[in-house]
Amino acid sequence: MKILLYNPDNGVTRNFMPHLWMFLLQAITPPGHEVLLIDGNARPMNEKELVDYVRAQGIGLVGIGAMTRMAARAYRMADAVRAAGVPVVMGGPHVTEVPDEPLGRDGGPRHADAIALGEADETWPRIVEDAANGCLKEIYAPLDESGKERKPSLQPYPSIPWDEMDLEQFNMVPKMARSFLEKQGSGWGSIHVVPIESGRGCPYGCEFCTVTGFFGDSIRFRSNESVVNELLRLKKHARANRSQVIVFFIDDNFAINIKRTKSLLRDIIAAKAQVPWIAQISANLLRDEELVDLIAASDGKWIFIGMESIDTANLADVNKSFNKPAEYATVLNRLAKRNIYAITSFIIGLDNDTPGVAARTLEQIESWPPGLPVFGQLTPFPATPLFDRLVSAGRLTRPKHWLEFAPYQMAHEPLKMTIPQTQIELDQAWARSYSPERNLQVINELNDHPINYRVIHFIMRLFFRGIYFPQMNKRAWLKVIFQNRRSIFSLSREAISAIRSSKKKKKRIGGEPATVMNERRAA
Ligand code: B12
Ligand code: SF4
Repeated sequence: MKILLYNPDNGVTRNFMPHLWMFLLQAITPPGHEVLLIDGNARPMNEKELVDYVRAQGIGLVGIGAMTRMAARAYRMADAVRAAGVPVVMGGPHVTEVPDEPLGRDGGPRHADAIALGEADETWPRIVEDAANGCLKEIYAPLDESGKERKPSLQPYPSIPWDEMDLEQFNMVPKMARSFLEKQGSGWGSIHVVPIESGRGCPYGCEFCTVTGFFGDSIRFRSNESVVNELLRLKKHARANRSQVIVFFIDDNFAINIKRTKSLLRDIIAAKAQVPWIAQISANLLRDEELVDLIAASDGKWIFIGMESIDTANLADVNKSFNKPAEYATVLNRLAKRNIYAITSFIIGLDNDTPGVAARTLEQIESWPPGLPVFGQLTPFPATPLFDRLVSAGRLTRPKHWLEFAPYQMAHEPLKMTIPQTQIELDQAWARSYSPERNLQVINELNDHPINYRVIHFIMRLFFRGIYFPQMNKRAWLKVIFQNRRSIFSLSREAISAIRSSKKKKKRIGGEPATVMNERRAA
């Protein structure tokens, strides 16, 4: 049987990274079947195009996965595929959270022939065999003999054949810059971010988060060896293809067990498996200096921190009192000292927020070592404690907000602000954080850091702006580049003089007698 795994795009921004679930399911598909993958982010399709593809390829089963914000689009695509007579199985967090919806048991239309609840590592092979035998069931749940939910241990973990994938479709480098960068050598014309999980689960149970409910509070890890081997394979593949690979450890809290994280990082260093990596780690775990040293030594470059709010009452409301705003600056200093970038995430529209929250938050952020802040509004995802609280208080203005998805539109009113006021605050937070003036101020503030660190920070600022203000075409990019011309001019001047002085230095060292060079090495 030919199987297509499909993830729709969100219709707003382009995702920078492939979705791991597709590659994982492909890797654990029983032999004898062929699996094709389409990520809507890299290959946008409408309903007709998808159906044409399914027909042309003779596909016998389509698997669709989606987050809540893509659910409506996923359903539309599923409807079209089913209308063409091909069965659809849906899985992932959204359908697990509202299983009656895709099956049409909630009074709405049916969108899927079958659904896979929860983690599908053990149920997927069964789904494929049932579909191939024409006896697909409606619901697949990972249960043990006594009917209790069974979580995959992640040991052993399948080998994801990244080297056989067409990663070029996820090249992060804008097309117009590729040929220039390729000429510089070392593969900078092709940069891919690859998702790797080293473990699953987070016990913290923040009120708005689906992770504790979905993956459970029991944390499971792959063996260090399996993660290190995956890194080594990726590194080899990147070298062979003259491209650059960045790994995103997609664990929800990469340092949830500090002892284990340190041991993994030590093993990565010992095996020389370092590639630049990104991970999500909560601020409380970054108090550990040794951990941060190991992050730097293992080539950790970007740490995403869910700071959420600078207001302790807000943090208590969403069950995140383990975040201590008073220590945010110290944590950021600890990372900045080691040239690690901090991506700091904030939620606007929490119940204790009042008009002016963006200005107050930005004032704090601007007093810390510069990071890359991102902002979202509080979103009640189904099956989270937040969703249940708002339902029972009768506060949801759009109870099925995902079926009428609109980016950055709230589905409930915060207690002390209106929805339009929250929108204004969110706009302000993004606009001021990534304005050309702020970008220039940041690169000046960072002038005690190496030039390449500052250039990368600046380029990331341009990309991060695009999360909220989509920059989807050449014209939009040229406009941003023009607006930031002062920063670009200043960084270019410095970069050129740094390159010149390093060339001069090399020449000088090259011309010195061997004994001087040896003395220098010994020093
Ligand atoms: C990486 C990641 C991202 C990436 C993008 C996704 C990508 N390219 O991988 C980035 C960083 C861009 C991102 C952004 C966002 N994300 Co995100 N992200 C994740 C994260 C951390 C890992 C996803 C992952 O690969 N997991 C590992 C795989 C193996 O698990 P899985 O996807 O669940 O798949 C398993 C099962 O679900 C199942 N399965 C999944 N799909 C299918 C399909 C079929 C057919 C079958 C049979 C089975 C199946 O099988 C898999 C194996 O068991 C998850 C949290 C998490 N731990 O999953 C959040 C998560 C998915 N994100 C979430 C959210 C909310 C967002 C944002 C909306 C945040 C924001 N406010 O902006 C944005 C939206 C981005 C967008 N594209 O529109 C929520 C989604 C909740 C929901 N109900 O939708 C999650 C669950 C985190 C959370 N805190 O609750 N995200
Ligand atoms: S720490 Fe992060 S992953 Fe864990 S429950 Fe809170 S928001 Fe979710």
